Amino acid sequence: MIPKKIEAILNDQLSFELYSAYIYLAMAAHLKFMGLNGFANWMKVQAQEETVHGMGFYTFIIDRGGKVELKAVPQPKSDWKSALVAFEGALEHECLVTSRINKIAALAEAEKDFATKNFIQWYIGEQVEEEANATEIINELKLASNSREALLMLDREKAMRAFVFPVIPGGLKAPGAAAP
Ligand code: OFO
Repeated sequence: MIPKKIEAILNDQLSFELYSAYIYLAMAAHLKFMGLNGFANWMKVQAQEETVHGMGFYTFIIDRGGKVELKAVPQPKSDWKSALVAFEGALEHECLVTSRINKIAALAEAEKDFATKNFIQWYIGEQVEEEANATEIINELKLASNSREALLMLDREKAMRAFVFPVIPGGLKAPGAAAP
């Protein structure tokens, strides 16, 4: 059985991952509105990933005999001054997610909940990647800041990002994957 404190913190994070998806979808819509279709694509793929991250918590809570309780997802912002400002917002958000994931790991340790400790490892690794991805794009956008041509080249590159179903051990299985 899942400890009550762990069930509560995992439910909070489930909804927070959906909030992440909502933020990135709002960024995608705004970047599309600005005519930056490639950056919009990148954000849309990110929103899809976040939904799977949330579903990882959903599946894990249920598999542990817990009860899923969905929280209200706050309304995200709807505009950003530039692609750079949007990606700076994304990095700030990911740093917040990292601190929340670390809190889950610390609580799992304190509660001696080894299944959660094992499950959350994937998210710890994922956060390193999330922060690195946002930082890389921020640096690229800063380098391109005085060149419209460079910005459009980057935009074309970001159009290539395709959604790959994240495989989360103990989480939701990809459609078509063998049942556990
Ligand atoms: Fe779920 O990693 Fe970003 O928020």
